[in-house]
Amino acid sequence: MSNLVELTSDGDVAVITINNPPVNALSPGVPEGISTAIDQIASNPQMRAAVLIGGGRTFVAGADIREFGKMTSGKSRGPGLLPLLLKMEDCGKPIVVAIHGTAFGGGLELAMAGHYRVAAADAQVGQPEVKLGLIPGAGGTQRLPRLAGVAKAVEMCAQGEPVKAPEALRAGIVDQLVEGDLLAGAIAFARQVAAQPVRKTRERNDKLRDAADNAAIFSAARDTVRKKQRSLMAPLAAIDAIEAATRLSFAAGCEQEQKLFLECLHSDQSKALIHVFFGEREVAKIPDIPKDTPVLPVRSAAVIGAGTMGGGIAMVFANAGIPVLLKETEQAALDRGMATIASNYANSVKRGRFSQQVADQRMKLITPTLGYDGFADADMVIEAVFEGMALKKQVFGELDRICKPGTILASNTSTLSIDEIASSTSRPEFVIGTHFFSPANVMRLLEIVRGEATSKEVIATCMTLSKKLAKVGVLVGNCRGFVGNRMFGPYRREAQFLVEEGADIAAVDKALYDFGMAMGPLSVADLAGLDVGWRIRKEYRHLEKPGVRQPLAEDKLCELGRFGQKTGAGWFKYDEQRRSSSDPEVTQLVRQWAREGGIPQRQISSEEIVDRCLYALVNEGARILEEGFALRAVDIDIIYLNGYGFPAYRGGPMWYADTVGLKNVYDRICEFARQHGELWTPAPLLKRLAERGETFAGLHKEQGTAA
Ligand code: 3H9
Repeated sequence: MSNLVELTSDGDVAVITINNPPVNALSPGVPEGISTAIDQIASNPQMRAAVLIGGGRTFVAGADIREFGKMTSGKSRGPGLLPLLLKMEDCGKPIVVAIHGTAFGGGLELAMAGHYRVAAADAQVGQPEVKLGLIPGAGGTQRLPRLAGVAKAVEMCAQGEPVKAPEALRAGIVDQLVEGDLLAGAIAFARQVAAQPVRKTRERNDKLRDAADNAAIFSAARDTVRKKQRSLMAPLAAIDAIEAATRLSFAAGCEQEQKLFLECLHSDQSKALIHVFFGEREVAKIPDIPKDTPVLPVRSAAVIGAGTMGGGIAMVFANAGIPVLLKETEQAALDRGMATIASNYANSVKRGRFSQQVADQRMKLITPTLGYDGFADADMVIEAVFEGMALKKQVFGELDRICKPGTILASNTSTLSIDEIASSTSRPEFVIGTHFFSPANVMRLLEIVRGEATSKEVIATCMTLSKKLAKVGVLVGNCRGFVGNRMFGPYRREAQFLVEEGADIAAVDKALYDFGMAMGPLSVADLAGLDVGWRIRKEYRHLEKPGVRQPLAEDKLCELGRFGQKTGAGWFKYDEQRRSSSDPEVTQLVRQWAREGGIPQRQISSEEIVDRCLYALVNEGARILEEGFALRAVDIDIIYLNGYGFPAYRGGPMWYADTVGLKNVYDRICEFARQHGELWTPAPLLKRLAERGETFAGLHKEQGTAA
């Protein structure tokens, strides 16, 4: 037997333990080990029943995701689970699967092939394969509807959300919850059922009903997928596979599942989503900051500025159970900030996200204040005042005088230099950027900006804290706009240029929405407020290179008081409910400004719209990477997926460029450079990789091995 699987016994009950830390994935050797153990149990007359359990912190979190890359490149045939699961079911002695932690994906499929399942009360089960662009590939779409019914199986396989043990019990996925010691409970359960004939999940049909009975479930589920999981193929494939369970025999249903699983596995969507899964974990690893770097305790926090950002950040801390002071300079602004927070919580209660009691507890953790009382004791202060260097420096100077040694002083600036802000304190090693995205209580991204002097402990603390705050923390360097906004500049610039060259405003947004972006760039601008960029551009006008083309329409819209949604008009016009529609007046104005600016008008295809906007993003991303402001290409991808509505199934802008082929991207950028001039100068890194036939992801691997 492999050392990944251990066979022991407790009297007449055999115990199979899977030991493949950290999550007992079904890596090569694990299925084989279980198979050998079952053979031994079957042939041992002293054994009457068996328990299958996971060692360590969890049962089985699924197939080994790292193996999928090898499968698609032909280097591995995959876990070959189906025969093992049949063998388990066919074992004449009852097998009781004991679940703690998570039984996900192949882990739940394994459990469902057991004759019974018992679970710790805090365990979770799920078929999250869709989140990897896959469907269950080891009979999950055939056994789950037999255990839990079609509706539950469709929900679990198409949406991929986990189900907690008590709900799994109600749904019929587990047979009993175990209080106290799980193994002892599972052994006792096994003894109880040892004399009973075994039940095979695959032979149960009582909950399946037929395709006609379930027609409404399938069609409603498909509608939901098309609306909420736009363009994703795996959720629809999962529904198809479950529908097959209601039409075909178990064996034929499994064949259909295999076919659909392999189609998904070989899709670009799945490759991208697997890249995202590992990427989200990769960004937590900072090459020069070892895992054991000490972290500072953050038991209390304070936020300066109760505007949209400050209020949202205070909520983020309260949601994580950390008491937080919220400071404003004037009572009216403070009251407004607290009222917005209260109304956000009330909305969440109304939508059923959490109870009134939870909302009250969170609200109580936020203490409004007009002064610096209590700041001396805060472990971390986050400044979220108006974006202006003089004001920020003044605030940090005050914090330096008030806060205890060891307090982390963080700025939520989205553009300004952390080093310059830090220079107004006597402790730059404790100063860091924590760039939240609006609305801060909703968006998952947190750009953590490393200043020149920021200490490793402070960085490690913020990276750890980001998890506690339910954010994806990505470490970035201190350049203007950091990573996300620096790249967003050229992207938005191209969207405007396209309109000025003749593209229809709605067509620009539609092309990018159809590409998969959560919103088109011009709608995003209207939402954020056109005046924000206008103000920043006025501040930085002196840095613009003479003779280099600048967008003209947005500044002119601002001069007309069209600031976007907040004024009911921007690129689009908005009704009372903030529903948008095209505004012919803007179209006319832009045409007039283009004529005055001597910009020739032409027909522009949606393909050009997508290429211009996305390659502007990629080209700037390549510069950022080369300059070292992002650690790896995947860090940029994770930023764009979590902060800018980039579609996860395309893997992020840098991954997307890799899939298009960097030579193709480079050639197209050169074409744009010939047509539009120096703004399109290809990034040297992109040129190099394209010439060598390499990828951004490959570069990251090289760096990874070098580090
Ligand atoms: C599947 O099962 C297909 C089947 O139908 C069969 C087909 C034939 N494989 O997340 P964490 C690594 S598809 C390989 O930080 P947590 C992870 O990368 C699979 N590695 O811990 C990390 O490595 P590192 C369906 C895996 O406590 C380390 O383990 N299953 C796998 O926050 C710790 O992970 C899923 O999609 C894996 N399956 O969360 C479940 N899982 O330390 C995916 C984790 O080097 N996993 N790793 O960075 C999860 O959702 C979470 O990991 C889990 C634990 C909730 C289990």
